[in-house]
Amino acid sequence: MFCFQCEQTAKCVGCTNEMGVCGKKADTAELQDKLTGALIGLAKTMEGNEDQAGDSTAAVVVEALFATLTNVNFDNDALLAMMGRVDAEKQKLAPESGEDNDYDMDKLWNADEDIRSLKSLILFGIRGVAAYAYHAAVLGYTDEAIHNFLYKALRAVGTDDWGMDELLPIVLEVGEVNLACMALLDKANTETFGHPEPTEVSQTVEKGPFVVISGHDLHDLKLLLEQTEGKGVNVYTHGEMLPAHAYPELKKHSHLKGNFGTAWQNQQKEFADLPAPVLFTTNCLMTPKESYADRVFTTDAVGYPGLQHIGSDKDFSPVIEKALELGGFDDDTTLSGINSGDAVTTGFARNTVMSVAETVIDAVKAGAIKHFFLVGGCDGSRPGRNYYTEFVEQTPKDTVVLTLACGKYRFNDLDLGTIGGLPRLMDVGQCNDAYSAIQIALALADAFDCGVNDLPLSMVLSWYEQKAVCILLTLLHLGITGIRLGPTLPAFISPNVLNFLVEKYHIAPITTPEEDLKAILG
Ligand code: SF4
Ligand code: SF3
Repeated sequence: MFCFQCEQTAKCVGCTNEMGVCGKKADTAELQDKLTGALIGLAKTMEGNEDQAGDSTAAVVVEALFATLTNVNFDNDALLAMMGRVDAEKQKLAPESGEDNDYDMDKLWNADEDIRSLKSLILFGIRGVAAYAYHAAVLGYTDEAIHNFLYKALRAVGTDDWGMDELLPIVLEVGEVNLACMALLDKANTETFGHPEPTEVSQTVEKGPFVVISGHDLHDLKLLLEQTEGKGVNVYTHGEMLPAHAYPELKKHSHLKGNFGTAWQNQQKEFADLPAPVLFTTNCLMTPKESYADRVFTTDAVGYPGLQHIGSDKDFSPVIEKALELGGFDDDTTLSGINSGDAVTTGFARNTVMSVAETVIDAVKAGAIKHFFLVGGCDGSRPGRNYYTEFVEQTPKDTVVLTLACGKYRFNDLDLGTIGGLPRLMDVGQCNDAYSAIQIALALADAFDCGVNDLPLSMVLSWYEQKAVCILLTLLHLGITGIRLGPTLPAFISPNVLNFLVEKYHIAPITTPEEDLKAILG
């Protein structure tokens, strides 16, 4: 196998043996490559006649790209079923074509390193875009232009004689299309569930049966809340589901009680003795330990051999029955060492922050707020990620920290106090709410009549999987410079591509919190 798409890839080079660091086995990695090659074949088949591709074509392309994202699908049977759907689409569009235009992914992994690097940025980036498109689609929001770009990007990955000049514009187009896709998802979420409001989320699990729901899919949470209503089963969020508490149409359910646990990489420890089932709606699913595997359920594009999968009928009865059978804790429980602090806050998305824009602008003009930091992105298990905790701890009292995505668990229990009546630490939401953070930055730039790069704003990002790749490309598409990135740089960025990013966008790897803060504020 060969895979180097995520930050924990073996030796910061690539996973090549029988199993990746994430637990993805060689046969699964090869199937994921085959599936990607088949998607490229499908995209080639429909070149020039995209308008004949129907909803089912877009649906399988989006779902299959999502399934190959890190920590989503480890289930060979599910991947084979997707292959079948891809082939059926191809047959429908061009009955005479066989498997012969499927792309051999080894060509990509063995290509010239700069070409491999640019094509990886495209492929990994559209895997992230597809995840967001999937969440929007389940709420009824789709955009043909996004689908057409996915096909175009897949063809670019499968074109062997293209160089830098052809590929680089497509890399940046991934960022542009991702911005449109995050905007679509923002629209889908806010029109369906209302605008997020600042919300305190309890970290205590009340006694009695409960379900823990993880991942990014708000539609699944809504259905679970409806199906558990009146059954004596409470619901707790986990990981990237935390910001769901801030949406009026979700928080109105009184049995949506709180949040359990921290970021994804702690799940094997945190789920070990959990007297409740866990439902995964997206990444990041880790190999479940035997001690709790019978309590883990998957849905959507997520899959793991042997785990119970909830299909498209979205009948969560097996999850609810499991909750009732396990019974939950005997007493209200706040797990020490897991949930530090009684509560965390979330819900500082664009609508909330912009409603206090005048206060913020006045505070900046009066010198009360000297600087804004966006410290966000993925979490992961590398020890170097302590950087983000220390960085936030050391930010001066006259600065504001905005955060988003699961990297926030490194510091969202810190009490940083308030500034001008606002909390100094504000959680904007999930990783896709980077859209919200971008809108906040654009509004500030507008208010100060300057560009985003001229604002007293610095972005200190952490990456792990491919959604972070498409978000980074969106920031580059917007021309944002000076981003600090860590904990390590992607293995798929070749030295020449890195040089380009450093020269054009002044991207810098993180160093130490002290040095970076000095460089930013000095
Ligand atoms: Fe390795 Fe990451 Fe690929 Fe898993 S997703 S096989 S850890 S590079
Ligand atoms: Fe986290 Fe897996 Fe990336 Fe949405 S849940 S951010 S790592």
